[in-house]
Amino acid sequence: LSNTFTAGIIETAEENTSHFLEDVLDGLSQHPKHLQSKYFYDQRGDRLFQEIMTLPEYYLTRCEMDIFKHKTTDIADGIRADQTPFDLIELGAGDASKSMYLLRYLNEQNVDFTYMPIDISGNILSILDKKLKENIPDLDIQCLEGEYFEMLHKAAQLSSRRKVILFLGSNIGNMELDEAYQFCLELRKNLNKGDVVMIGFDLKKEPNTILNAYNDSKGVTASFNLNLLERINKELNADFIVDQFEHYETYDPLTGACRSYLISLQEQKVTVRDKTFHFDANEPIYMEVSQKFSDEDIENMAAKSGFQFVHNIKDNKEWFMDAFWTA
Ligand code: AVI
Repeated sequence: LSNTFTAGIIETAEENTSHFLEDVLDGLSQHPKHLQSKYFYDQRGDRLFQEIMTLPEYYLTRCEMDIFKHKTTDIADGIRADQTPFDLIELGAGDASKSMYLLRYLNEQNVDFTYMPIDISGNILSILDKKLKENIPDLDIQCLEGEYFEMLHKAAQLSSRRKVILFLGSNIGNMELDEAYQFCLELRKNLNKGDVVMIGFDLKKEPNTILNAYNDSKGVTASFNLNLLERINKELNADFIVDQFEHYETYDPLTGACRSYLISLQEQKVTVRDKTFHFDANEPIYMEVSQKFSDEDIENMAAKSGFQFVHNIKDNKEWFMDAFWTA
């Protein structure tokens, strides 16, 4: 790809595997046992997540899509602020299916901006680059392949224009609250006064609506979680008997934490490389948090990490919110 900046220190496949192994051994040695949800996304995991996004119970994607489709002008107003040219940087851009609406609108309005999608997957970026060139031929695009903060530094070296950061899809919800706060703090430190961030938050709502989104009737979310055990078997030479684990989801309306677990259905031993782990019957492995927020939680997050509130946009049902803050 001619217009992709690739970090010189992208990890080799062996280095990736050794981090994965370290994290799995470390997580299974803890009490309670824990596996990190960032490892859900191998090829099958990607496919299962695509399927989740189309499920009737999984409302998040449709809600944020509703914002991008029907409130494009509001978004553009939020990010254009002083009308100066800017770089539109999307963290974890994926296939940019939501931001495409915004890119098309800004392009039609002859707004002066460069789109800079950041993703760890070079493969996804080349698909995205091709798709955007077909759909919006005169879009100015610069792909950045690597880790978020490393590539934000790179973007600042490549251009001194105002920055607008998109972090969509409630990806922030997959961090524990303190991690999310540290992330926002780090983000703010990497920005200049007047730069804008747009972050997608899933809102606290009727608890069963949330629980069902992560406990779908077809069992796709269960397969999505269990797939991590299959991945560990394949890539780390482990011997999980996947049928001996069951997906269990909880939502706590007090804290807004929706958490998934895999429960060991019997007492058993699992070996990963040369280490053996003992599971009691009914022992959980904690897999993922999908944090839900109130308007007030979001205001506090902005204030605590040093951002100023600009404005909020909600979907028609008021289930999801994109928040605009300025550094
Ligand atoms: C990617 N992330 C925002 C999803 C979520 O809603 O927490 C991942 C997911 N886990 C289960 N279903 C979807």
